[in-house]
Amino acid sequence: MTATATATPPARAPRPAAETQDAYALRPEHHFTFGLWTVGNPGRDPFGEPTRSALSAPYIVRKLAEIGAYGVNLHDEDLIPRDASASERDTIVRDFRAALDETGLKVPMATTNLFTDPAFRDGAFTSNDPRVRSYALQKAMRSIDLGVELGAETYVFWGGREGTETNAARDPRTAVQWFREALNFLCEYVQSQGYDLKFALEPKPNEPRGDIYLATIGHALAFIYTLDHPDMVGLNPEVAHDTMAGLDFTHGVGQALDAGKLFHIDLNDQKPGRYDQDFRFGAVDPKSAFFLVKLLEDAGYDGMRHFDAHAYRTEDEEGVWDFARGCMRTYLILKEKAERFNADPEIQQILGDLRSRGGGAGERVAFSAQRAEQIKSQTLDLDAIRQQGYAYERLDQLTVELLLGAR
Ligand code: GCO
Ligand code: MN
Ligand code: MN
Repeated sequence: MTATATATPPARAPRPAAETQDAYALRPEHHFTFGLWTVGNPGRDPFGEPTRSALSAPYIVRKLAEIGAYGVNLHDEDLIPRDASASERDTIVRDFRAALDETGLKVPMATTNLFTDPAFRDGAFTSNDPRVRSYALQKAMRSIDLGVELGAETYVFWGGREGTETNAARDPRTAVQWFREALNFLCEYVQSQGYDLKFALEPKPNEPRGDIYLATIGHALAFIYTLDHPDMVGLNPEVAHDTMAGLDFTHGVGQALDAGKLFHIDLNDQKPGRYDQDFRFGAVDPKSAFFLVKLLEDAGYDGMRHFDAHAYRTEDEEGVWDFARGCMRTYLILKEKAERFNADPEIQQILGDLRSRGGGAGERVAFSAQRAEQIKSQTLDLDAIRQQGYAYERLDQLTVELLLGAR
């Protein structure tokens, strides 16, 4: 060790002007949002203590506004400690609102922490203990009140503790029934209060429970249609959750969009087969992120682009804001790439050729007895069909070259 070690970190090079003034300048109308728990993540992990100090909620609001975000989302406990008195709650909410009013930052989404309290060790809405199920409803209703007070229009349910380590504990059908009962109850609560609020279910396969109920987009989507008020309930899918399970997230999002159920989205990145990493959007698999952004933009998705991710544990506070800007910039860069993809003559030529094969492009095959007869008796040139290629190697290479900046 040298004798010159000092407690003062070396000054960092100033950020180049290009990054704040270029085509990817970050603006509120892009509808990028972060959770208090995301940029506020102090770098704690199961093996280590926090590496960063806590940031206050009003400070986070001001910083997010400064870097061009649209909104901030929260769990009840991100803002108000579980044991706060009524007057402490009022003071906290007042200071938070003052920062929102001052900056114009919005709170588009809120949610309940139904996972930290040891009371929820066996689940919240699906706990075997009816007192815990009541506590979960109580906490959710109070948290819905808070969310609505702050202007939230979407309310997320992520059932992190709704699951098992052993199926000896509970019949999975019972869990589904209890989950349904709770959501039906809360839909009626929202209606009874006259709130303009929709619910978004967030599926995840595992972590923190060994296995979580409603593990995928498909499970959650089917479940919605068994509820009393399916119109009030949609999805909040997350990149990392499908990727952990080795699934193609973009396919799930496509199905949610098709059903009109993409109410919200959690963007981040993740390597398959790992612990829940919550990396910066596009950090692991920019190509998958590109197809996701392309889908959202092509579909005209008009909801929030929420980043449910956090900075590497190695980072100090400056690294946190680098992380946050990075999520948003990558989204905008990929959006621009999607526009180029849609305008690229060679790419569009290949797609056009595929669509026009056999002259039947876009033709709907609605049933009629006549149409059925026609298809049954149609003579198809199967030899030619069996031999034809699809040019996807060329198409994918063009996509990769576009993404790598070579076209
Ligand atoms: C996770 C989840 C959560 C939820 C959050 C909002 O893996 O921990 O993604 O971050 O999104 O609780 O409901
Ligand atoms: Mn997650
Ligand atoms: Mn999430």
